[in-house]
Parts: sequence; C-alpha cells; structure tokens
Amino acid sequence: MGATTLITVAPTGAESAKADVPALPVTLDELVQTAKECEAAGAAVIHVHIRDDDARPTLDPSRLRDTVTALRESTGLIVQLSTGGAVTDPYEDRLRVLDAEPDMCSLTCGTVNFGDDVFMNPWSFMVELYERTLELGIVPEFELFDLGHITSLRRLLDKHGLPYGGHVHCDLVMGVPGGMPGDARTLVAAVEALPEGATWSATGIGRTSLPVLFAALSAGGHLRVGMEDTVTFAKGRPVTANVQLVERAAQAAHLAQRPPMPPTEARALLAIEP
Ligand code: KMH
Ligand code: ZN
Repeated sequence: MGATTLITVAPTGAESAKADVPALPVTLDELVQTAKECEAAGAAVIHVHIRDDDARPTLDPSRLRDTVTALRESTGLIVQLSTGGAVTDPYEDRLRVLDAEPDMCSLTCGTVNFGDDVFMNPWSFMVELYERTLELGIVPEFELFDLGHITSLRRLLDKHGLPYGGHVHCDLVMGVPGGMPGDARTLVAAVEALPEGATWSATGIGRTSLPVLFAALSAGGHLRVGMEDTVTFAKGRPVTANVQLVERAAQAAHLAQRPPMPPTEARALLAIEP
C-alpha cells in the first residue's frame, strides 16, 4: 500500500446539462478556476471533458488543444483528456482527441450499457486507440466499468505490450447502471483481478460515491471524485463546486494516513515526463 493517495478530479463529464447543474464547469475559464481550486485542495490529475459555447459536450480539436495549454499554464495538474466523450461521439473524433497532446488519456476497456444508452468500446477501437497512445507517447488510464473489462485489459497488454512509460494505471468506474455495482465486495473482486503491478483508483457514480471512496481507501487504492460522477454532496445537498468533493476526498485520505499525493509524485508514479 502506498503512503499517499492520488486524487483525480473529473469536474464536468458529458452527461449533466448546465441548465440542470449550474455549478458544472463548462467554459474554459470555469474549468481553469476549478482546476486551480482542486489542485490546492489535493488533486493531482484532472480528467477533462469539454463543452461548446452552448455548454454541449464537444471533442473539437482546437478547443481541446486550448484546454490542454490553459490547464498546463495555470496548474501543475496532470492533464488527462477523455477519449470516451459522450455516448454519441464517433470513433474518429474520439481517436483525434490524442492530437491535443495531453499527458494522459482515458481508454475504456470494453462496451457497457450506460443507463438507457450504450457506451461503445469494441476491441478494434481499443486497439487502435492504444496503438495511437504508444505512437504519440501518451499515458493511458484504463477505465474499467465491469469485471469483463479487466479480461480485455489483460488481453490488450498481452498482445500489444505495456503502455507508454511502462506502468499500468487503472480506474474502476463503479455503479454505472449497466456496469459493475459500486460496493466493497465488487471492488475487492476487481482489484484481485488486475494485472500484477498495476495501480488503480476507483470512483462510484451517484450514490455509490462514498461507499466506493471508503472501500478504495481501505483496499489501498487511489481516488477519483468530481461532478462527472456525482452532483450530490449528501442527501438533499447538491454539490456547489468540485472542490467540495476533492476536499472531502483529501480529508478521508488524511484520516486513512495516506495524504494526497502531489502532482510531482503522481508524475513519477504514472511514468509521465515532468
Ligand atoms: N461519458 C461517458 C460516455 C471517459 O471519459 O473515457 C464515457 C466516459 C469515459 O466518461
Ligand atoms: Zn469521463
């Protein structure tokens, strides 16, 4: 078990509408402000989805580039762009995300029912995205929504070798309606199935957020929190800013005697160039 806890913030996502969730950061200014606050509160990685001028999810290449640049200029956070996008995004657009040259990108290891929708990640797409990360020198974070995704991750590593930098880092995304449940026994089962030497974080969607946070800390893992995953701080209390969730995660990490990991240490762990 490591001595510190890597905290990733996922501030926006592609699912919530600004009209329904006014605290959601959707402009570049809002995102940069959020990133600064979350870094000060203990986050080391930011998982980024961006929005267009109408606050709708977009994978526009020049906006992505501007976002990476702005986050680098304003923070020391590791910038991880989402290649998942929204469920409606075509594969070509999702592949093109890497052209924005982030430090990291998400790489989901299989298709999953996603509420009423389907989040498509067929094997051929996974392989193409993985090969591109290797070519471009971008470190992937393997997103695992279900136990079967771990089988596909192992197959990917067997057939195509280790990721850029040589270290495998995963994120268990739990509690999606259609994916694995967000509870302690499923988390333990998933962690036991991970490739040897892999590090991992976990996040619980919606009301599974806290059970997964506590289970992950207890099992020696890292944390992802943010309004992509939950917009409710407690029953009847909406999240008013992402930093609330990061502060709570940092407090829990301190209590667990594994305080938040600074971005420099996170870069070394994830084999990301300084
Ligand atoms: N928005 C979801 C369909 C990722 O960022 O890579 C997919 C997602 C995963 O959020
Ligand atoms: Zn995402």
